[in-house]
Amino acid sequence: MRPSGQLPLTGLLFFSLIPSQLCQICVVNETNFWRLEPLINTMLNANYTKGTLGLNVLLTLRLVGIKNQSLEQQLSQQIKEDINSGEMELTSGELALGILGLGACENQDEEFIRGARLVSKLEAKFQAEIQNMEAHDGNPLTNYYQLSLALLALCLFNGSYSVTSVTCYFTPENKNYYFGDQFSVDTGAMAVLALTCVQKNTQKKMDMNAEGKISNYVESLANKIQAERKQGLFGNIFSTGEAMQALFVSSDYYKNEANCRETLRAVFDNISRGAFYLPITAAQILPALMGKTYLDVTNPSCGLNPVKFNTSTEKPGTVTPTTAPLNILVKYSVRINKTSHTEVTVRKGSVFLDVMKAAQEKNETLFRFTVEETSWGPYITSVQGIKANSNDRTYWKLLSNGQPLSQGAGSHVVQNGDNLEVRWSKY
Ligand code: CBY
Repeated sequence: MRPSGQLPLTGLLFFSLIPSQLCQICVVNETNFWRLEPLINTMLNANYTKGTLGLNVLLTLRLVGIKNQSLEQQLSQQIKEDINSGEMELTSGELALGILGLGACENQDEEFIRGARLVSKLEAKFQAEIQNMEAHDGNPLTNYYQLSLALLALCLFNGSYSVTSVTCYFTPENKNYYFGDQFSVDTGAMAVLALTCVQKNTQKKMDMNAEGKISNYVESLANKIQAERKQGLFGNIFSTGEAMQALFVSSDYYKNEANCRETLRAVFDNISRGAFYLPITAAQILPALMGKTYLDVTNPSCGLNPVKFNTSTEKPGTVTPTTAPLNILVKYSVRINKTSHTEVTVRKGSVFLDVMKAAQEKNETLFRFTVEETSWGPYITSVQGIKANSNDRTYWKLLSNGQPLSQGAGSHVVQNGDNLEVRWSKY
């Protein structure tokens, strides 16, 4: 049980911190800032080997006003180098995040955005997503989360986009908001932010018809997000930060103080359980907890009133187990049309990926796989040589005891006796 009266000032803060554009926000008050310190330390102490790993982090540092000049500089430098080198082609969402981070809260990187013509490059990528949908049964090159990020960045940084395309492709019934029959809260939330920006964009003339449509989409998506509420969270813990941002700009949900308390309590619980140990997870939830949304990046007040946190520069050390490492036995299977089973022994504390490696060592033909490093950790791209493909919405789904994982293969810790599966699926 949690002691009551933990958030005594939440109500007061509501009134002192409401930026004009927000419907209603739910912020962590100063007496509870210590609860956010693990999030900040995760972001500050991570090792960013590639610019793309730091995309969300740079945006959050600036938006929330966490002053750490050396990290800010390192991340902005890395992103610029990645963009300049042209070695790896950035996706639409990555470039959008790059623009949002580099351009957040008026700083000298704006010069780079102009010089490297990033906004026109993003326009081209947004167009390419739409063309891919036209050629491939409505399936974008990436996904609607990224398309929404792209629209958001174009809208905030005066890029051009066609309102007709927006009203055509962002209808809440579009299949791209769903994985299977599950509404993707992350995706819906990002679309609400983008569409809200489009709605407010005074530079863009819109007819009444388009305006009405877009406000209906926003309302309907906000309702779908709220329908995914479970014990104060929306979707799961990893989509909740962005869902909060979407609800701030589109609904009165947090007008009810009890709703705010419930969400914050669930988030605090997860922070103390170490759920946000990946820098991207910390970066995605923090803005909402500080009452910010991605729409604030171009606000004149963005990044003003920096917040003071007690940060530690200790690198998160590996925990040394107090008892001798034990082995555990798990079942593992690969399901395409038929299922191939095996059993492997791994160290206690192993993650899903370790099981896949152990199975591969036992039988290369049946269990070989490839991965791609992402900011969420390893993403399984192929098994038995069969590759996931956005054009036909295929992917390798990860399951444990019949339930889809809510974490990736590099994060999900397996338990003795688990029944683990990778299943060739459509989303
Ligand atoms: N980001 C993106 O492009 C990703 C967008 C996102 C909606 C994302 C979740 C949300 C976010 N906040 O970033 C997303 N996942 C998508 C779009 C997808 C699909 C990718 C298809 C495509 N062509 O781009 C797809 C294939 C449906 C998908 N996610 C699969 C998976 C599974 C990966 C399995 C594998 N092969 O490795 C998995 C593990 C679900 C499963 N049981 O199989 C999965 N996703 C998970 C768990 C997650 C969450 C990660 C949580 C965590 N702590 O690791 C997620 C946050 C995220 C990343 N996916 Co997807 C959703 C959640 O649980 N809230 C933009 C880019 C610039 O960074």
